[in-house]
Amino acid sequence: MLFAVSCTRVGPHSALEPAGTQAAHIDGLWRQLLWGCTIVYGVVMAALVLAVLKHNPAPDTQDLPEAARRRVVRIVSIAVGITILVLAWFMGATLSTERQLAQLETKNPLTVKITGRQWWWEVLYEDQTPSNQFQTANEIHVPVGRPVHLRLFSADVIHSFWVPNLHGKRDLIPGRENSLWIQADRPGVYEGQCAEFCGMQHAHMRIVVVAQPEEEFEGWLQAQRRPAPEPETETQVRGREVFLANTCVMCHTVRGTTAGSRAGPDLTHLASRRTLGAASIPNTRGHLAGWILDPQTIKPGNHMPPHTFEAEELRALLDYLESLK
Ligand code: HEC
Ligand SMILES: [Cu+2]
Repeated sequence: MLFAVSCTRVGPHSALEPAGTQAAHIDGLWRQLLWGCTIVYGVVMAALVLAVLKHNPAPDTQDLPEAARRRVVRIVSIAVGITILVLAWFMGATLSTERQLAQLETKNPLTVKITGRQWWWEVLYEDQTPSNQFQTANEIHVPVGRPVHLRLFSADVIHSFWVPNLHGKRDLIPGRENSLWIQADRPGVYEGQCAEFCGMQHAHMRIVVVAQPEEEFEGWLQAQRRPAPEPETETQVRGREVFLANTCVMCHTVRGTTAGSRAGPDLTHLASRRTLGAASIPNTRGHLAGWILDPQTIKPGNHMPPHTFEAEELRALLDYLESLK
C-alpha cells in the first residue's frame, strides 16, 4: 500500500533533456566528455588489440636497432602529445562551461528564497514591496525566458536543490546563504529532488518547478499574493471552523485567517498546488484525506502528526482545503 501511493511523477526528470540555458551548457559539456572519452577508449582498445595480434617477443628496447628505437620514441611522444591535447580540450570545455553558467545574472531578476526543511521546501517570493511577498511550498513557478535567482537556505541539516532539467545541484547549508541562477527556456513542469541525504524522508523531498509564459506566470503571482479566498458554501465555512479549532493552526498558515504558524507548509493556496507532502502524492481529495488522517503511513517520520475526525468534520475540512485555490 505504502508504495502504491508514494510515487508521483509530475514531469521529466533528466539532465539529458535540458529545458533551460544552464542545463543546456551542462548537457553540452557532458556530451563532449562522453564522446571524447569514447573515442579515447576506442583508440586505446584498438591499440591493445593490435599489440596482441602483432605480438612479437621482441628483445629489450636497449637491444633494438637504432631505427626501431627512434620509432618507439616517436610513437610514445605522439601519444603523450595527444593525451595532453585531449586533457587541455576537457579543461577548456569545463572552464568555458563554468563561465557560461556564471553569466545569467541580471540587474532585476525574480528572486525566490528557498529554505530546505526536513522534509519539504519552504518557498518565499521576495519583492521590494513587503505586501507583495508571499510564501508557498514544494512548488515554484517561473516565467519562461527570464533569469530567476534562487537564494538557498536550510533550517536544519544540509539539503541540496536539484532540478536536472534546469541546472546542476546546489547545497542548502545551515547558517549560510547559497545561490543558484536558473532560466527555463520552454514551458513545462519539471521535477526536482533533494540531492543530499538529509534523514529518513530524504527520498520524499521533491520539488516541482512550473515554467510558464510570462503572462500566465503574472496571473499566478497575482493569485498567490492574495489572502485565502473566503469560504463560499456552508460546509466550507464549517471546514474553516474545524481547521481553526484544531491543532493545524499550531503548524500552518492560511493568510487571511488566524492561522499563522510556520512549522509546516503555508496552506493559503493549497488547492493550486499539484502535489502534497513535497511531491510524495498527488493533490487529490482522496490523497488529501489520507494525508490529514495518517501522514505517517505516507511519509514515515515526517513532522506532521496523525489526526482523527468525525466523518462530517473531515468532509467539511476537505471542502474548505479544496477551496483554497
Ligand atoms: C506539529 C505540526 C503540524 C500539525 C499539528 C499539522 N501539520 Fe500539516 N504539516 C506539517 C508539516 C511539517 C508538513 C510537511 C510534511 C512533509 O512534507 O514532510 C505538513 C504538511 C501538510 C500538508 C501538505 C502540504 C503540502 O503542500 O505539501 C497539508 C495539506 C497539511 N499539512 C494539513 C494539515 C491539517 C489540515 C492539519 C490539522 C488537522 C495539520 N496539517 C496539522 C506539520 C503539521
Ligand atoms: Cu533534503
